Amino acid sequence: AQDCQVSNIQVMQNFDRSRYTGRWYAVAKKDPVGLFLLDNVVAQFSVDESGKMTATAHGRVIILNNWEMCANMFGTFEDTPDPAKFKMRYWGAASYLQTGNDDHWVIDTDYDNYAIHYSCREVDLDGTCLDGYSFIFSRHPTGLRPEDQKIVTNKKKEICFLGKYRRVGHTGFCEGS
Ligand code: DAO
Repeated sequence: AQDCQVSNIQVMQNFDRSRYTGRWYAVAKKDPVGLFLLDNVVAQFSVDESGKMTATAHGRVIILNNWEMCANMFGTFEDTPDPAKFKMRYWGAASYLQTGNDDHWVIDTDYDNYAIHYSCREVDLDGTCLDGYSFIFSRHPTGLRPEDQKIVTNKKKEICFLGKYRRVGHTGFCEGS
């Protein structure tokens, strides 16, 4: 049962950041207001010597109305009392790319195949999410395995984003970046 209250959203239990490291391909995305990353989105998570999680990501973006490019982004993660909930500060390799400080929650993952990310940027007065985004990640550039699709669909429902995702394609646009 889900009441769509951001504060009631269940996240990954006993999240293990070291098993989460490595490359993840975004296969679907629910966009926020003023979307940024369009497609060819690949994220690479690491854990540094001090145990802090960091990430790099790239993806195709369109800036200044009409300029298509590959954005190289960096993120650092601040821990919170819940091991699956982070605050992510992010910025781009170039100054004209987006910067921000978003929630970054890991809703569910099996570490080896799929992961569901969630970020609510603005909680409405009724406690539901007014502006948020979510990535569905796969370890496989070809997409989710059929056996993971049902799990992912159920989680999309639980976070009240079911039907709001679009497919994220991988065409090689950002290859080599
Ligand atoms: O694409 O509309 C959007 C919102 C996403 C903003 C976050 C991009 C930067 C991410 C950096 C690191 C990692 C996962």
